[in-house]
Amino acid sequence: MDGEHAERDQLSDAPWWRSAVVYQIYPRSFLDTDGNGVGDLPGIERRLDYLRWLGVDALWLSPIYPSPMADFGYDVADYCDIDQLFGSLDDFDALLEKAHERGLRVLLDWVPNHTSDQHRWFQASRSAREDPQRDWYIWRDEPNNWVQAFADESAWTYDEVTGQHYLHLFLPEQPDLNWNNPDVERAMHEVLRFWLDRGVDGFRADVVHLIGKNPELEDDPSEVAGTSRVSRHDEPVTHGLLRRLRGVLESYEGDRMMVGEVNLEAHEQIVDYYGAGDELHLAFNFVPLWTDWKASGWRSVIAEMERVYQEAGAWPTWVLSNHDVPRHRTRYGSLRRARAAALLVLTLRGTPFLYAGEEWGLEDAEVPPERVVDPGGRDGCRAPLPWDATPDHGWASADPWLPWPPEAATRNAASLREETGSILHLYRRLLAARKKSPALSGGTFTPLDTAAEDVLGYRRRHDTDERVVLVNFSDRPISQKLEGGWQVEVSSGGADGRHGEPYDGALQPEEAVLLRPDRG
Ligand code: TEU
Repeated sequence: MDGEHAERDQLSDAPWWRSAVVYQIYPRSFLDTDGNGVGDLPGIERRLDYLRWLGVDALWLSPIYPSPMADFGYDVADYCDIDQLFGSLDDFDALLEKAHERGLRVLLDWVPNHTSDQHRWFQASRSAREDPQRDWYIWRDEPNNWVQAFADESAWTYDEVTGQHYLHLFLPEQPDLNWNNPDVERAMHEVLRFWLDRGVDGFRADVVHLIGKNPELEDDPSEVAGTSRVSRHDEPVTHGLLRRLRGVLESYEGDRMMVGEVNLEAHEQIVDYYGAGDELHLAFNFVPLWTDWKASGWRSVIAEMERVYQEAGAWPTWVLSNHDVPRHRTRYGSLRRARAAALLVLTLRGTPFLYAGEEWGLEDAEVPPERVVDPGGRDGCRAPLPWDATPDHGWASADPWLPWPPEAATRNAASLREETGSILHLYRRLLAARKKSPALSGGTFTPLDTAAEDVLGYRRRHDTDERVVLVNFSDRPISQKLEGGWQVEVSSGGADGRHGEPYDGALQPEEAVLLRPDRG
């Protein structure tokens, strides 16, 4: 078999999640149908046709399990049920069925590192030192010097009931599970099976790099003491746990998958969590997310990722926004940049993860002090999604749990859908272009030497299918000629006019273009 054939076969045999675009839904903020001010599962079901129209392939739902909501669902009180705020298991089954009917896969958020302190496992564990579930969590007489996320305070809380401290890398309401205990591992495998049996396509695994704990729980060295462990914790023991989780997924038909939140800072550390193709299928990488809107920064982060991921045989992921960080529209400071970023994130080599509302160019809400609810200060990016221009924006509640994002009267799904030049139509056009191009969905990546320092350029190729992407990061028009004849397939610029025109070498300020060979 010649080389080209091998490459084609690899692409057509590739599992769905390599070519998919995943859309993250934060259910509390998506759409409320019962008037309690919080989004719900029937709200998601009502918008499945919209999501199909948009052209995404899979949905990831942030946690929908029963929870006291100390961390808005990332404190799970029961892994095998639905919080009544969101609906019922019947609502979930209906949603899953209707999503599948429309060709949309569904990933659940699975929170393996910690439970809620209201979970019955923790209730039992804290009840007595002799309780059979005592060792399901991490109890010590003497705390070490670890610090929790969201506060510069100890990661240990003293529990009077039994006179010991328990570990929580996040809030005191989120005690860490002890994955060194095989009973915990077994119970968690059962949780995955519960949902896999119901038909889910996989999971997004919350801070999964934290689950393995060094049994010695050594103090952090002085140079990092006093800072949260989340982006440093990287224990070898976690890899064995991940291989066995992979085994659970692979015992099912249909390419069930797991994308892990591996919140580490070096690409080399992140790709480790793919193992030898026997650990996570995918891992988030937040390094690009924290890269400023500059050609030089993006050029080097992409080159580094290409090098490290190729070497490791790991498939990259791309994320610009999620429920934990200010939206990229807000970070980058303009709609024009958000539009160029959309073209970038949907044409790089790897699986993109979109965050609901980014396709409308939403900015973070301004949340006045009296309405702040999140202990981590992340309310702005979690603002409810405005679906139309009416005062309640399509929600069944006049007063949702967080304030609306800016300009909701015009920056909403219905209004943007009417404007063919809107960012919403740009996302839709990009998703369609990506779907029909093997070069974009799975082809090779080659950086282009561009004359202008402010222009990032690359070529994607698979067999005879070829695309070129140019991104002008500067706020000036730039001339960037290309060899051969090219046509503008999609431009991030506001006007529709350019689509289908020959590429003349002129880039508008902060314009990104997707080019295809001009065969005409
Ligand atoms: O986030 C983990 C995580 O690393 C975040 O705490 C991040 O560092 C912080 O939000 C930056 O502001 C995951 C979930 O995505 C997050 O919503 C949860 O609060 C957290 O785990 C605990 O489950």
